Amino acid sequence: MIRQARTHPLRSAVGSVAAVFVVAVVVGVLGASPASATAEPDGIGVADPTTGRWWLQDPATGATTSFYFGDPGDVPFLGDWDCDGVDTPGLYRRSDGFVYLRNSNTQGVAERTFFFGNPGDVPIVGDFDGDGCDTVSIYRPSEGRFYIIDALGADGGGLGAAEFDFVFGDVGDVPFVGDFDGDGIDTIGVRRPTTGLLYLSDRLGAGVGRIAFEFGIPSDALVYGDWDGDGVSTPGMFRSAEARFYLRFVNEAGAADVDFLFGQEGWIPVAGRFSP
Ligand SMILES: [Ca+2]
Ligand SMILES: [Ca+2]
Ligand SMILES: [Ca+2]
Repeated sequence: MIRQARTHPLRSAVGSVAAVFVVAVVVGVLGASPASATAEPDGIGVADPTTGRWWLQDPATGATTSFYFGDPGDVPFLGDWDCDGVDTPGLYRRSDGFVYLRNSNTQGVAERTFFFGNPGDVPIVGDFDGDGCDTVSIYRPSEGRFYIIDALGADGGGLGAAEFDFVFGDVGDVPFVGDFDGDGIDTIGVRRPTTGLLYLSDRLGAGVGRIAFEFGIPSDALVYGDWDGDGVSTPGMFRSAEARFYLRFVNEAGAADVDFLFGQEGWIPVAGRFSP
């Protein structure tokens, strides 16, 4: 999810009650914009895994868009597959190992499908080469290994060979993606369920994380996004039992900067940029 520099329409609302509805989420990046630039903030959404219905919240207006995409049990995510600046749905179907992508936030069929990895692999989404297009890559939990892939598969074929792969974190960690330094390139991090710590890396390779800090509680579902439009991805947590999002605007331990009700218990959080 590449975020190009532009005026941040929500900044004036941050700190007010309205900001709660303006905050947007994702696993995103700022296209070639430094951290000091303003960018379109990310918005949050939820998908109901029992029905395949999605709800996306416009961070500027608080308006909700809803549509059905996918089947019960699919793993939902958002990304900019066609490089137009808007993040749209993708999903991974565990039953057949296929990825299904759609290029608009409306109801309809998948416009792109391809085969994905091995059973048990976890999809991760980002712009890992800064070209303005998101791609689907792989985290293999059994090895703690990331496989970074800068092209999408197509026509029901396989996902292409990985550009490179590396181990980061420990087996059992949960992966996430974001632009933690605002340089326009997405990199990876892991959340360690045993401690609740988030480890971030600003490079795509093995090594020690640049930052480790604690945010949320173990049962929270993590989503990363640029909530305040400063070009830097920071954490959000969806606390399913409360149907509440908690968003943090910096990569440091501390209380959420905003929190608000959205979705229902058991739904899966997603985040992305919904207007170019
Ligand atoms: Ca798009
Ligand atoms: Ca890319
Ligand atoms: Ca970066």
